[in-house]
Amino acid sequence: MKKSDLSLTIVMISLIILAVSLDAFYPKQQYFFIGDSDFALLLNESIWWKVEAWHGNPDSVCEVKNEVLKLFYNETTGNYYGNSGVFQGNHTDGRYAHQLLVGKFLGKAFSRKYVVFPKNMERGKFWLEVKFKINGIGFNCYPNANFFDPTHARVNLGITLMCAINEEDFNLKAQTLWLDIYFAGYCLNKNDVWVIPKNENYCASNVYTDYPNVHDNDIHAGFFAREVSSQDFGKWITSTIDLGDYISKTLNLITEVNAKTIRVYGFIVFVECLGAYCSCEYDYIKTYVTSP
Ligand SMILES: [Ca+2]
Repeated sequence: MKKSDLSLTIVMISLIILAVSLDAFYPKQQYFFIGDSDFALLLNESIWWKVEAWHGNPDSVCEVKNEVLKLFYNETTGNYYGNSGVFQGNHTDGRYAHQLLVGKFLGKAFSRKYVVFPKNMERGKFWLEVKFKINGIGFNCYPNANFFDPTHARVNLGITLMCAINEEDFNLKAQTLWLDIYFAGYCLNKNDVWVIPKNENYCASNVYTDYPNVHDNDIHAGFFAREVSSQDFGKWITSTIDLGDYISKTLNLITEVNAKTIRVYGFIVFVECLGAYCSCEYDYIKTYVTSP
């Protein structure tokens, strides 16, 4: 080997070692962060949040007052879920708010259309912290559409990530995934309210009662990550959730397609009800990254 060839080989090997060690110190995984996570701006002035009102009705309330998001939803038919909430990024219904803030950490996040998460995300790295208060919930009627359990009404609070499965654009062919992480969930009948236990989970498709629906192939999957007892209604609750862990656990529930990765295009923060009503408030909701 010529001396110049040997030098070139040494340079090449050094560059490879440098690249590998840089990758270890500066991992490629990116995360999404939440713009105006404190609700400092009124909704009609906010560039970040847009109103989500799934099956909105004259009782629906979604407003920011004194830097708090105030939500009320009242579902009186028992025929479908509906919600009051806000969203960021792209919505599956075609609407869009500000693009997501995406980066390795908040200080280095930029506007992006989506962020990619692997099926097996790291635990103890990507966190969600939320401060909320449930003012009250109540029973209206028993669900009467075939798909629902007719024995109790439902109330859920949480965040839903609107995703496409694998490296796909956000459209119906991509088998849109609604990935739910709930902060609290309840079953209600005429006399009682009971809490859905932490780590209860589900994975379903064909969930729409107004069949045929353009979203019939969508997958809905998620976890109840926390629980709040009815004795704590009216009190501010702060919850910290290992979002990476729950995203990974949820993706591992899906068996009908091989979801190696997801693209998250947007998210909704909400209260949703079926045959019930709920009044609640969010003081802030933020995500952050810690070193393992
Ligand atoms: Ca606030």
